[in-house]
Amino acid sequence: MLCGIFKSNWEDNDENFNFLGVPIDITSSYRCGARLGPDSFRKILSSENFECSSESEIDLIKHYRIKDWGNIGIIRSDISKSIERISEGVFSILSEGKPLLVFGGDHSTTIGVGHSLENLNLSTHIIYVDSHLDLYDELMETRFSHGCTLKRLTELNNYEGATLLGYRDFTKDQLSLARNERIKLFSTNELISLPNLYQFGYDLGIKLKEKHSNIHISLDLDVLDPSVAPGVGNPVAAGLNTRELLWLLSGIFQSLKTTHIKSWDIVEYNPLFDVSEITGFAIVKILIECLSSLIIQ
Ligand SMILES: [Mn+2]
Repeated sequence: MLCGIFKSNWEDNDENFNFLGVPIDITSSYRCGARLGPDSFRKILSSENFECSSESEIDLIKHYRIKDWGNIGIIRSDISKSIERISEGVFSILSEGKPLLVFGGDHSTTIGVGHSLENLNLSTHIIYVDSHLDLYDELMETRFSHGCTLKRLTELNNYEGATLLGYRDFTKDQLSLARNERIKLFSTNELISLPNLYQFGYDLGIKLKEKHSNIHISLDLDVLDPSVAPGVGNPVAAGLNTRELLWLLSGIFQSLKTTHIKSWDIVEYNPLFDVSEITGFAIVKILIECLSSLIIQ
């Protein structure tokens, strides 16, 4: 049972991975509900539905003890204080030196994560997997909107460029802004035209780790096609299927390992719009295969 590796109270401080929920959707621009993501995901994890083993025959229970730190206390009336709280929470966990998966919340979650990486003085390249560019300077009268996330990350002192994978909903202006901000772009169409997405992800990881010591991965679930991930805030049709995303991420995680991936986030899971937990099951599969890829030799 997969939830066996998630506990809030490991004895002797022997956990080797961390999990933190960020129930935030204050700035969601279309469908609100991502604040319910972390707890819904925990419920799916605790079902009897999953073996704790990956397709590479890795038994996760032998390798992982994941400490679940619960949820950040979001202040729904104050986005900037909420971002600060996310930053403080992520900072205190990452400063203990063990890798962390942050589970959103909408994509504003990652603005808080970015602040903590800056406070930790971790020079960081961002792998941003998303159907959107998230480069608005301001959206709906806030600079902390989930549509501004990548823009805010490019402004951090420790920003070392970004790689955006899977975009397909954009304006021409945003594309030129992206190029000016040292963001390397790969559209959904480019990705699915590749002969081997696993190899592409693996080679990308190898190239990035030659130049960067720390890489944060931000996975917005709307990179997936709405038919395989209906439970997201801003769905965009004609996306990757779950297997394609798994190939891509497995390659990236296998080449980078936790030597380079200290932090990772999964955002925009909106259980209010999920259908028969399709999206939830996809996330569990992604989690199992990515955790497994981190330890495959
Ligand atoms: Mn998005």
